[in-house]
Amino acid sequence: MKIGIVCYPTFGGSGVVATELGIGLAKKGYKIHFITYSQPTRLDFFNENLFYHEVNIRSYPLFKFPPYELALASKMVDVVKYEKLDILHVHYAIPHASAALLAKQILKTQGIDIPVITTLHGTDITLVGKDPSYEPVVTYSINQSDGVTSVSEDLKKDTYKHFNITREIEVIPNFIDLEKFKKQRKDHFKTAICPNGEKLIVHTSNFRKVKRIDDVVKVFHKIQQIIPSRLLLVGDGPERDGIEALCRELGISEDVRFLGKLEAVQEVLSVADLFLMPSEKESFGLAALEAMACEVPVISSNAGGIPELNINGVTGFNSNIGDIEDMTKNALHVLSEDNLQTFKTNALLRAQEFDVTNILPQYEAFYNKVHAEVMATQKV
Ligand code: GMT
Repeated sequence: MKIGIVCYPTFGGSGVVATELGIGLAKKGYKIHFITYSQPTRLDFFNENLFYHEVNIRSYPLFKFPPYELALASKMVDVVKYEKLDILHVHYAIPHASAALLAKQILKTQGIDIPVITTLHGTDITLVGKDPSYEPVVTYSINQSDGVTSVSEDLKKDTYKHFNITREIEVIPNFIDLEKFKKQRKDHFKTAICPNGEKLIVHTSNFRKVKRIDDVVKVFHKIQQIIPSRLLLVGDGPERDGIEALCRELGISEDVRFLGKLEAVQEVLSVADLFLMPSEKESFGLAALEAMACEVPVISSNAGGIPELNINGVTGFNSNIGDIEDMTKNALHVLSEDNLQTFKTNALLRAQEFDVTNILPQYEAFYNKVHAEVMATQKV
């Protein structure tokens, strides 16, 4: 089967899932064609089954806003036609799903019926999508796609709640390649960061407001008053300056390090004792799954789909959004010498359920089902 994958190629979770899905399918012999505006971050090696098509956006003095969606739709038409794709799988509703549906309509006039699958990732529904400036297009795109998946039960529920959806949505959760994402021996790194045996706490995100990184810092500040510890913050984004200011205000700058957009995040997670994810919204929490794969327990909020991953009292704990006291109490419980190893073991066991080898077949089955349905309507 030849599959076109459309995604945001940058560091976001939806782009990571889309790229890893393509890589996993290519290893199984599928021909995967990525259609994006730049090379996806993790697609930096050669594989005979992986292809990359760049979307070129022609600007013109008249365009205040260059029409990316139209350039993307045109590129999809071209790739589907000349590479003879069987399916288009778009990740993140805006604007990928509507662009794919435009491409589908154009191709139909040329006698080609391309099945379009849309995967909803989170903020395309919970934040941006339900804004009145996009809602009609998102509703239309979900209802008109040939197949729709969401990354958690909670996101599926939210989609039905906020949009007038008249179709089935299949839940296929985020996944992880445990061959790639696993605890590595990095003792020298741990000794350098925590020379006196301090506990190491980690947070990774795109530093957006929705991640509530100020809660990360406040929880860390309280933990540190009881258990000597250090905090590593991986990622970058609009909240960074405010968070640095908060660290200075609390007098903890010496114990907090900002590592920026680190690619080898598993190296940091390999030496971590605890992962903090106090998000306001989180459809699944891929960053928490990455931590768990490296045997790191998670203290999180109970937002969105996080409780579907982080099992309360087993792999970590979930608290109400913004409940710093509860998160601190739970963190101290997990970090205690009596409990830490059990939580670490449980985190890995839970992550194994989301291994790529378990989740990829769900996508394959979904592709086959949707493809067969679309082909059957052609024969009628
Ligand atoms: O975490 C982000 O803000 C990035 C965002 C994205 O779309 O790239 O992540 C979303 O998709 C991930 C992959 O499906 C999920 O694991 C994240 O939970 C989700 N983020 C939010 O819902 C805030």
